[in-house]
Amino acid sequence: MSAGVVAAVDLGATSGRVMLGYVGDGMLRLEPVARFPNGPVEASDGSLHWDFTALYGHVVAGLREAVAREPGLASIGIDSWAVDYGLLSGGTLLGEPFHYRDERTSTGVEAVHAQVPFAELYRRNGLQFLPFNTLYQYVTDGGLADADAALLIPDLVAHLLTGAVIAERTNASTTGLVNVSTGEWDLELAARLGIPASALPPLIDPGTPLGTVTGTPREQIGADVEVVTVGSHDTASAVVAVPLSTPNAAYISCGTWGLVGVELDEPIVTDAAREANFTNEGGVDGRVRFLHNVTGLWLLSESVRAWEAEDAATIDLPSLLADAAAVEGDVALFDANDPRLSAPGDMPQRIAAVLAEQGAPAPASRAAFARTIVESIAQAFAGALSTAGRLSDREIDAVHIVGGGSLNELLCQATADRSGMPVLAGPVEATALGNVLVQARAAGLVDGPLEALRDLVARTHPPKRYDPR
Ligand code: LRH
Repeated sequence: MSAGVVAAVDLGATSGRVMLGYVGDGMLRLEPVARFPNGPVEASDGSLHWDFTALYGHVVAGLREAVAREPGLASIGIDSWAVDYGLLSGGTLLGEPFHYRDERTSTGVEAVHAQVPFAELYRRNGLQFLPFNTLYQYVTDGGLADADAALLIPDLVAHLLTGAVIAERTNASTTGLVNVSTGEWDLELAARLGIPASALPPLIDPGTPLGTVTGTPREQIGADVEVVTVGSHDTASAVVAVPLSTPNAAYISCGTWGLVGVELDEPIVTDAAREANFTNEGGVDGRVRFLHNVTGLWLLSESVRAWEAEDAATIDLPSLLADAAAVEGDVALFDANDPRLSAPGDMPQRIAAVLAEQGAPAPASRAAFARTIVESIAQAFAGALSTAGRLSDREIDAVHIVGGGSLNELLCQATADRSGMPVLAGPVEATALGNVLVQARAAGLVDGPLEALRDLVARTHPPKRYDPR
């Protein structure tokens, strides 16, 4: 196999990046090219959106730099957070896409469940209930009827670069409109909900060439590079790069969210799985990501944001976490998944209110607050791990934490302690690595099933182990 280089565009809820990925025999290496901030933007009417126009500008600038550094770039792959989309009419974006934390989804949930009860939805799409699943957003969106196409965020970026109008399959699975058994659009469900065909473009598997960058972006980027689909749902790409160490190992892809689960060959849509709110999202190579969304580092990043606003100064996260680790004695825990903690706002105050309901005092310092948050997330992780084992009938014997959370030593150790299982932490950039690996396989730089790709990750990015204490 020869060596080569590809570019990964990875858009997360708090930051985006463009990376070069070098792949060859025994080699897998990332080189950062551009990193830029992302987050909810409040419109004048109070609704929450993404600044997609700015994000896209950063993507194009990052790709231009990637081509300048590596003129022989083999391809570009794009992944982002799930569920959100942009509407296009006559090639123009109809406004900035809504953010999934916008409160419009609550009316969407009522409207959908009035037509199709949740138990039936779950049998059809296998998805856990999250109020922002795309179908709940579509039914509240007056613009959908006028649009030529509704494209999920990575598909929208790919469209602007190449003109292709497609729906990559892993991310499409988070819309709630893909049938969990067939992997195809559930046309009957869409018709019952009044969702038009413009929201259901052709489904395409990861690893498929979409065409070269064309028109204005071609001039801006400066080369005819091919865009190739990857696991365009960021969590799908992250799971590709989890160096699963045993057949029964579980994973936690931990960033804004903590996605806790196992990989399966077949979905589980039992009553027990529905009641535990476990999801069956589409993975690369037709695998199933059987997992539960735990509110992850969002709780900490929103708290830090509130404290920074209070101080009008930035907070050094590593020293806050070091102080949190030094807090003595047991700390109060709260339910990390409490829906009242999901919208942006004064997070420390909201957490204090949740604790007060339980009769627990507010933590005495910011370090104690951070400790309460991290331990509460770890507790929710341990609960989801045990449920994943029970529902999938597996003796989970190790937990891989990948993504930003793998650098949080306090969280990794607390997860080991509370789950009673060894935690294997890293790689931190699992999503970009998974994106790179699927492109590299399409370009013939690596081959084999996901196990072979994971073996390359394990050899090049050995995880750090935390044993339960
Ligand atoms: C993580 C993620 C997660 C989704 C959420 C919307 O970035 O894609 O898998 O549930 O964002």
